[in-house]
Amino acid sequence: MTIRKILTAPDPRLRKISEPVEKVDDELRRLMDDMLETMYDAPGIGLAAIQVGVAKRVIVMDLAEKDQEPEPRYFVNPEILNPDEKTTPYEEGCLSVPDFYEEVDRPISCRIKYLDYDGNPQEEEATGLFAVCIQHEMDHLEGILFVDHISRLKRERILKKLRKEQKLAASA
Ligand code: QAP
Ligand code: CO
Repeated sequence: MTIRKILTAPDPRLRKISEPVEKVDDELRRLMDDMLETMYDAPGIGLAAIQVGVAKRVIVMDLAEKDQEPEPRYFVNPEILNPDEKTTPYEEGCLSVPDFYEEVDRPISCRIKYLDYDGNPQEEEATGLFAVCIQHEMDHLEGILFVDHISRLKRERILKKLRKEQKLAASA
């Protein structure tokens, strides 16, 4: 497995719309393994393929606590079904928006449909942190970042700081 480079905003590649996966094969599983390793290394709890520059509808996640056994999860071509009308705020972060955290309102629960690591269809109910995380990650598949859900002023401030940091890093 290989740790891949995580793209950070405002990298334009993060705005791409990801393509559906045609077949869950060994090559795709290699991508999912790399994504999981990259996410654990960061460390983070969720990662979409576009965050490592691959525009495919693939997400990895692990919501286990530090003292628990790892619980890696893989979502290929995920879809959201009947999101709850009720929303709740959660302070979100993102590996592609390092060191910034803002409250985002999202449906409190939803059903999700996807293919698993073996390409088998699955359907389940997402609530709590799982609901927040899957909705956040599925936004990435549409080129949407959590900062798109906050005020324009806050978003521009964050993106400007990130741009500046990257310029400094590149000139060092
Ligand atoms: C998305 O986020 C998410 O700024 C996953 O310096 C966010 O793994 C799901 C991270 C909130 C549910 C709730 C962020 C790591 C990780 C940072 C992440 C950072 C280091 C974010
Ligand atoms: Co993210």
